[in-house]
Amino acid sequence: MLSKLATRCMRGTLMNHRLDGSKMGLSTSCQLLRKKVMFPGALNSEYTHNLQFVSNVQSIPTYQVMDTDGKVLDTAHEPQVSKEDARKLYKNMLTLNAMDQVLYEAQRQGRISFYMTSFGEEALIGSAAALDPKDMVFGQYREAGVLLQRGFTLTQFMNQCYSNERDLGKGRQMPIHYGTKELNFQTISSPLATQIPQATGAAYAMRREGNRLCTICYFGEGAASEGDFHAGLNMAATLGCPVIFYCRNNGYAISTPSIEQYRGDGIASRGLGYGIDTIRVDGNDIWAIYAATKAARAIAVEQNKPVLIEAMTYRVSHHSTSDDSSAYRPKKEVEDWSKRDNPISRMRAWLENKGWWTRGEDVEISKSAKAEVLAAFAAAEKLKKPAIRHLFEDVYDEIPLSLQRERAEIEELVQKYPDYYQVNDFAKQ
Ligand SMILES: Cc1ncc(C[n+]2csc(CCOP(=O)(O)OP(=O)(O)O)c2C)c(N)n1
Ligand SMILES: [Mg+2]
Repeated sequence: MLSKLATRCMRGTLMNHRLDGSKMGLSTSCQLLRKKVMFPGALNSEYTHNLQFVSNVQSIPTYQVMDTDGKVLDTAHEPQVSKEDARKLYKNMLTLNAMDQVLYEAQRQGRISFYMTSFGEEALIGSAAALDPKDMVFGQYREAGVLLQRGFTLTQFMNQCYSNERDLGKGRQMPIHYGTKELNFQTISSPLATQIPQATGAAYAMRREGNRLCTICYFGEGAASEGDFHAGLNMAATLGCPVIFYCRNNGYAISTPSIEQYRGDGIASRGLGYGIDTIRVDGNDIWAIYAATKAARAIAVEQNKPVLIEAMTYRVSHHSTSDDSSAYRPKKEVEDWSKRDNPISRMRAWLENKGWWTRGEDVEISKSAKAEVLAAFAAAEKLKKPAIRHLFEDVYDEIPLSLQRERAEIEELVQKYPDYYQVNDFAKQ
């Protein structure tokens, strides 16, 4: 009934929106409806006689559960988590930190070609804990913590970074471009933001299958400047896709500070523009991240809708091993952030407040995590590189003639000059 009325009113409005309802012979209820815009492209806006441009909207608040001393600010929001699970999260934060230290140094020594750390962003692990292990992850590259929480082993991390014969990607990607079918983590791709429309598409497929799963798509605030970001979010909103868009706003896109990346209210404000339920969270507060992701998952799966989370954090590390951030930001800024608000010490303080962690335990855990990383690292270094034939496989169902010719040429060259090509470094098959 109401929709019929609305259509009739809308027709009247479109025909002559300057006429008032009585002149057009519309009923009282219709006149009431006409206070709002009824154009097909904007159905909820009220008419105004003030000529004004909208610009001064309040900043979206930042959801926080605990303060920097690990104290829960509102006891109603006390994390509902077991001691075992909380300790596991914290141990993973320490392990990630230890792995980053070792692999960063390994790159500096020329033992691997490239690396990116998560220093300062370890609380991201909380988002992984809020998901179903079958939810599909689309990462950008600084999400090793998610993999760790899902059970990717240190050996698997090292094998990938070494591009050795046990690397799941068979040596065809740069270090840190992890991917694992078993853990539902799509392989990282270097071109920024490509994962965003892909995550939307995969979520659409999940919706059609009706399997009550969702995708989660991580990206940086820099990547959100790409066209793919806008295409991905709009498609997800209009098609009703169960996808959680998780923006890590860490203050920098290599050397470009966030403040130069956009003029709006961060990335969160864009979610509202696309009609997506949106929340901004303290990205150094693992419990805020955990609670927000859990709630986002419920919306995505139960209502078949996308959700946007903007997690505010700080990239303590250089962008990657190819970057020296002292060229564009003061060292003091980094030191201040590390001291003022560190997600690891915040979580430790929370655990200690609960009596679930004793002082000094983390020294031991960090030491054993480092030892484990080093052992996995030494083992990975000894393995051979993947067999050369993998260069030509897994892209085409049937290898095209041009590639077959190239493969034959390489095989011939390698046989002819085995020392030059260091064939003994490669696995045979
Ligand atoms: C399409 C594309 N443009 C540029 C680059 C080079 N690039 C790699 S990472 C990066 C910065 C991304 O910053 P952000 O999305 O904020 O992620 P963060 O590194 O801060 O985690 C740029 C410009 C790229 N990989 N792909
Ligand atoms: Mg960034």
